[in-house]
Amino acid sequence: MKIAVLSDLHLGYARFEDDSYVQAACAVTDACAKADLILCAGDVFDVKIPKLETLKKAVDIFRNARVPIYAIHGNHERRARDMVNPAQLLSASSSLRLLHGESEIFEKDGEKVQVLGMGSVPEEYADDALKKIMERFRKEEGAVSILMLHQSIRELVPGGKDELSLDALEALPFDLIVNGHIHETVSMLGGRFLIPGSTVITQLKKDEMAPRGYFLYDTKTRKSEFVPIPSREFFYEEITFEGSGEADVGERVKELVGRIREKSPRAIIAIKLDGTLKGGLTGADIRIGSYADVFIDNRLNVESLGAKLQKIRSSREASLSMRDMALKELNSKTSGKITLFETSDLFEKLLSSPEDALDYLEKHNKKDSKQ
Ligand SMILES: [Mn+2]
Repeated sequence: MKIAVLSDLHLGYARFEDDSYVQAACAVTDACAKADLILCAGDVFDVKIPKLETLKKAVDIFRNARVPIYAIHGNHERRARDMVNPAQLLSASSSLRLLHGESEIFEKDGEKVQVLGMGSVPEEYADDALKKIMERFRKEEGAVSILMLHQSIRELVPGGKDELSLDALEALPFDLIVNGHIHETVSMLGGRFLIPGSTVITQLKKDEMAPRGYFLYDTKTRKSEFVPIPSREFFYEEITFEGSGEADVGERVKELVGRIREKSPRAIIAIKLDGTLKGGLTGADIRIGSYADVFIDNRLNVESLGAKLQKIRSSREASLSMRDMALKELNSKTSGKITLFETSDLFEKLLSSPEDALDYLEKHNKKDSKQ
């Protein structure tokens, strides 16, 4: 049996919205032609409440899929327990089957595959959530077993500590573990752990220069190949200057953009400008002509030691999202002090709408006074 593993379609991603639809459709269509089953490891949508236009695109992409699709929700779709997330909505209107804490068995030509899914949870709960799900999991005799996740992995993020560790995952009784969330393509543990990466460029990072695509896993050989999809090319370049003036910087950028565009007219280009400027000039003084889909990261004249330290510090903090940081703070302040309701549930509701939050509090208040 062939299983396609794809992830992080980010439908509706504002910066490259068309790419998000076109490239996701390409991946799903291609996977349908080559695989017997498709796994989609979260972040089908870019936001928790997508535009109707985006939902329509998603339904169009998945409704026509000719093979079953098992999916989980990602952190971009995660909402409180009793609220509807967009991946759930999609599963109600297409052949996509959403798994969260449960497993599904797919059988074809006498061969069985069992897929256990765990939708995204905040990183600090991932270990516990997975343990609970494993306690309930009943492994199907004779089936190829697959675990599908959407989490960070300790070994793959700078300064990681709360995240699931690769060692712990390796010890679990699965033939294959597939993960979303990380947008770069990764194959580890001798091909037993796969991250297909996003189908659309989102972070403008150097490691996104690799082709977009999905993994095609063969249950017979237990091996997989990466299948690239036609996608807009992405180039990440760095130019270092030494005592340069504004004209020189502008000229070098123009020349580089021209050179890339000559071989790839529609390319997305990220350019990091580093180094020093002529006396008195700061990075903010440099104006660069604007080009479509060219993104400039201007670090000129900022590389003092203090700035370097600051950069390291802020990149560590950025590895936890703002949302996760706020939730962590809330949990640490309220732990053991509030028992009437789940602070994390209330937090999700407050983010969603004040009405939902009031509603939630009211319900819990009633429950409490009845007891
Ligand atoms: Mn994602």
